[in-house]
Amino acid sequence: MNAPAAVPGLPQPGRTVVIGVVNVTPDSFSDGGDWLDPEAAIAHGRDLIGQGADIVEVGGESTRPGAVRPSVAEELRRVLPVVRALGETGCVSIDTMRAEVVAAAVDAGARLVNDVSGGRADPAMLPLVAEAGLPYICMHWRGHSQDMQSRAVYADVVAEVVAELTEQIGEAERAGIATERLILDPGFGFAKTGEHNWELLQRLDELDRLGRPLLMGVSRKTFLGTLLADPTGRPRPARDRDDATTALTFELARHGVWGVRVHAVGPSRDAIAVAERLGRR
Ligand code: PMM
Repeated sequence: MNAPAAVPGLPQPGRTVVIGVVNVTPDSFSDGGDWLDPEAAIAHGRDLIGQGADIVEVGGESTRPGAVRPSVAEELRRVLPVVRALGETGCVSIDTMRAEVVAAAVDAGARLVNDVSGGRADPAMLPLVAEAGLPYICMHWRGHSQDMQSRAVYADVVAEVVAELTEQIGEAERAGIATERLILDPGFGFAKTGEHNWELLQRLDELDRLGRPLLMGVSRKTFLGTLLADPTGRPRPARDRDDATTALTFELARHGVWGVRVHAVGPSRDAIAVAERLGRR
């Protein structure tokens, strides 16, 4: 059985990589406000490493639908102490759309860049990542969170995500980022309805044809809350969606995806162990 593809400069555990999320924001849908205090964020990141996270990801801007962007200074103030402390013991990813934040976070110890705009929010991003020789998560993106759900219109969501990600790969490569350093993400919930998310999950083989490692960020997302709504139709709250997230981790690990981005690390690590024991599909 082949291990998922490796990305230079990142942990290579020979199974699906687990990225644990630390949102240093007041307003993320999944954990907003929980880790806004730097000490609490650092303790949480260490806890995720203890649970088996291969990478911990620090983000200072919420991307929930309708979110208002923080200033650059505020984003830096939120993320830098946390990146610095966690970088001492673990592999840290910086989740940002801003080149200026990447530059400072890399100085503070970050080793992976996760840009949900795939290079489209800040023209300085791709050249900086190329120059620094960093691995780069390039996500499918159609616009900022404030109005992204109005862009969730597709004739064939999988074909269009593949075509648009192919264009984004071209832009990244033309900026000088080595293909081997690119990780692709279909962007669950970003200009996607729940139906679009399910369709992407049902047609993973078509995403594989992009030929690059895939990262999947389904953890606690709204489409799971909708699926698990109570009899009155009230969606399951974000913090109670971890079991469903873990079920998807199992499926994704059996498919052999490169990585999953999750809030609850321990259960996803267990799901991957079970998937590995059964064998990838
Ligand atoms: N989702 C969120 C934030 N960053 N990054 C990538 N690459 N993929 C995602 O799906 C993704 C992301 C939003 O979730 P959060 O607010 O719980 O972090």
